[in-house]
Amino acid sequence: MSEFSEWFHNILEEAEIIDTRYPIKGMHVWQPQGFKIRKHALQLLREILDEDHEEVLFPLLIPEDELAKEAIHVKGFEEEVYWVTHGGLTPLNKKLALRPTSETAMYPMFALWVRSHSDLPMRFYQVVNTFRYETKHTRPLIRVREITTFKEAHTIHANSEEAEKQVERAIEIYSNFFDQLGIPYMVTRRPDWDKFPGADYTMAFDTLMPDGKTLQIGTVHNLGQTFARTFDITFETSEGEHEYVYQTCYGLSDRVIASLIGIHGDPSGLSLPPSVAPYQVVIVPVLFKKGAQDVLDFCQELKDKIQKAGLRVHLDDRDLRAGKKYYEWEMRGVPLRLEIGPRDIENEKMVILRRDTLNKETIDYQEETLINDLNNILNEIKENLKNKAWNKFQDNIRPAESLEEAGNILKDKKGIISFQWCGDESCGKAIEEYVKVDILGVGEESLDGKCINCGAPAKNLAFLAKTY
Ligand code: PR8
Repeated sequence: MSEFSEWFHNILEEAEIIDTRYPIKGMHVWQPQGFKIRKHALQLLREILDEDHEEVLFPLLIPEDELAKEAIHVKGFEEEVYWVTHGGLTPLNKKLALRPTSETAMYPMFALWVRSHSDLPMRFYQVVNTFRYETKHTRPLIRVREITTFKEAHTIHANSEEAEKQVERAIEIYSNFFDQLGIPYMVTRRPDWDKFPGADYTMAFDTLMPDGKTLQIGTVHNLGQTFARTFDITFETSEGEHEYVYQTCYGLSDRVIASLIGIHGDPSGLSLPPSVAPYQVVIVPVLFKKGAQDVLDFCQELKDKIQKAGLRVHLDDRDLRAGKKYYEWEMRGVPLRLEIGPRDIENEKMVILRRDTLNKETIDYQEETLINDLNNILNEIKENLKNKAWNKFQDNIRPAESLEEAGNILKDKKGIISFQWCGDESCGKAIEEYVKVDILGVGEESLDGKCINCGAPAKNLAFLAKTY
């Protein structure tokens, strides 16, 4: 197990995020702390999606014949589908799939829903669990067989320009979401051999985990008219003709939480952005025999005040050594800790510890500006976590001029390699074969570069990395 892998498993357990002892491989239990982080992250995403999407909820089971209708799609998923074959003791005459994703559940219904051009565009999303019988090594939150928090959006448009615009819009939405969590990313177009089964093309978000491997944390697919033809989703144009719709879909999973934990964490444990921290502020009273009650009363009042202002705050008045409490809250990643003892109250001061820097500081306790001061510090923490993560990400993207150089960088430093590529599939496969890692995708157009492998004029800047 790599050092990061070990850290990751330990922190999931110690911080009570996920219990991995459930007796089915790749299926885990969200514990209360993890559930809260998940809930807050979901809330942020819902707020963004609700602006112009409608939330729906489709059944978990998909009839075999619907799943099988779109040939390319089913081919891509055939080895990953779990099947329900019996109702009690009775064999079902039609097998039912546990959704690996919901295109084939939703699109037969879309065919009934879409009537006229005036209905379009339509934008839906749902948050559900999906099941994939993953054959690669499973890892909690990263590669699971039950994706517990699959956030999938599906949109329907009257023409291809609108669908393309929606792809851009979805990229904006996810960028905005990851920015709020301080997760750095690059967006590339996946090579054709790695696109979503049934898509015209796939845009993907990749981040970098501390072990130097990239993690695909979100994807946006332009489906063109492929599924519309298969499921006969048509609309009547203003001229009274019937045309197939254009579709997009995009999704995120539990990996969002994995990257949040992995990227911001450090040897002391979790370090959570305030936006998703179960507690944003924890107050630890520093008690001595004399005056203990006064300190507790003061802290209780302080807690009420902070809570009233809408922050998630906890007063830790357990009868434990302060050091033990500090250790625990640091491990759990609470962004801001306030320590308050009798002398502080007397001097109108408080000691604060920022989890992102682990710096302790004494600041003035000013009644009138208290909430403002705390909000400012929380904001600084958010920005600092984000900047640190982005700096590290960018420092780990390295250009390579030759395959040999790419191979050496991957061996010594890992991370992401940028290189010039002609875009040809066989050339791409040869590059992957040589460096033994995958082409993540292609980025901006290349103006005057030469392909790292064949020397022909390069079409794009592309990226290589060892991936999860
Ligand atoms: C779609 N249909 O399904 P996608 N464990 C954790 N996360 C995963 C796993 C897994 N086993 N497999 C995929 N992901 C489209 C879009 C509806 C929504 C995550 O797309 O198959 C990856 O981050 O690309 C992936 O980008 C995302 O789910 C969407 O899955």
